[in-house]
Amino acid sequence: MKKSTLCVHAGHEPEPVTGAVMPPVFFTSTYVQQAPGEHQGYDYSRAGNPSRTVLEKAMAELEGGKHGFCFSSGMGAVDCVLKTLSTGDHVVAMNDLYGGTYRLFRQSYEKLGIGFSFISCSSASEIEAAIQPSTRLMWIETPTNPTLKVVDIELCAQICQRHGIVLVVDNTFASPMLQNPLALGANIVMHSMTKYLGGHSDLIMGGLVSNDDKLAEALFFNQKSTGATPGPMDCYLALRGMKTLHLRMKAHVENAGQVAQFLLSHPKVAKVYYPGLSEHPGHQIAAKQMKGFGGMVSFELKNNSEQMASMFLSNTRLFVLAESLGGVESLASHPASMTHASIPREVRLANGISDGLIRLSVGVEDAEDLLEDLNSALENC
Ligand code: P1T
Repeated sequence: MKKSTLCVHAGHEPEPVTGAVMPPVFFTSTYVQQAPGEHQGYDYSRAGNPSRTVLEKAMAELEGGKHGFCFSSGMGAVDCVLKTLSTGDHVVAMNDLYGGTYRLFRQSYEKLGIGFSFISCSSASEIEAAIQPSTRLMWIETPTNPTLKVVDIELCAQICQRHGIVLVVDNTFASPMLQNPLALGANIVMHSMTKYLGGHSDLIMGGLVSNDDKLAEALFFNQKSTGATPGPMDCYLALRGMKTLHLRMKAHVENAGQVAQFLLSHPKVAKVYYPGLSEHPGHQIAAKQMKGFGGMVSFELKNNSEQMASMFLSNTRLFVLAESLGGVESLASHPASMTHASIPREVRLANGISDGLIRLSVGVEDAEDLLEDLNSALENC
């Protein structure tokens, strides 16, 4: 089945008892048992709920994977993967990550004796040099949050395979419509489903997909043991959002392309970060591994400073200032003080997240209105 059809139909069929086209929402914490341990596949909703099963199946199908797991946040999903490690294990990680992921690695897992090496993932030799005998996991984001760097997933997968390392790709910025890391050799795909999968800024959720039965067993164990699982209503909302993912992503990509071109040609803009621009260093790799360059655009003003960014951000009307991304509405953010504030300034600057960097989540409004909003905000800077 084609992706667009999967978006609409993945995970469920009309409900057999009533014929309901949409799956019912199972508001239950527990399930009756005929005898101790004898039940119909569900015993307690932390371990499983039919509304979650439908969503997990749908997400797995969209990523071309066998096993799907949903969590009460993207960070819950990241934590579930990290809990497969033991003290003494080592992780090679991309140096441009969502601030919350970096914080969890450095402030929660490092003190439990897990080592991290943060690298740019820009060449085979750099990745090979970072690998240690104790390396168990490689964690990448692509495109990255917030500087939209692109990592060659296939290259990472080949290296990881050779060393027996599990490759995890945070696919939040691309969504399963634009990029499928499992098909490129990754072992686990991670999503903040809060973003494009949910699509309407009305829920917080995370997801993992894997084709590996053994890994899936460990992930399921951690999911049910830790219990960061989403409730049935959120699962329903996420499923409903996913049914229009293909339509939304098309509009996000189209609008973001126009926004990037507009910013590039504006005299007050110094630098535009968007993988769809031919001058973007990761453009060729993005063109190879993505089916569209995404809906996120970051940029810096000529007078690149926190004050100027702040002025621009208070001038926009349609692009509202808020954390998060991937919803139908356009958002603008200031990574240095918002999403990436927990990263030490010198690390942030070394990774290209300047004090003046502005990040846009380009929504699905009319592109003309969006460009007009940006234009007037820039004129008043
Ligand atoms: O917010 P949560 O659903 O827990 O997801 C965490 C997360 C993980 N990975 C990436 C790439 C992310 O962007 C996020 C969350 N990001 C934001 C809230 C943000 O504004 O960037």
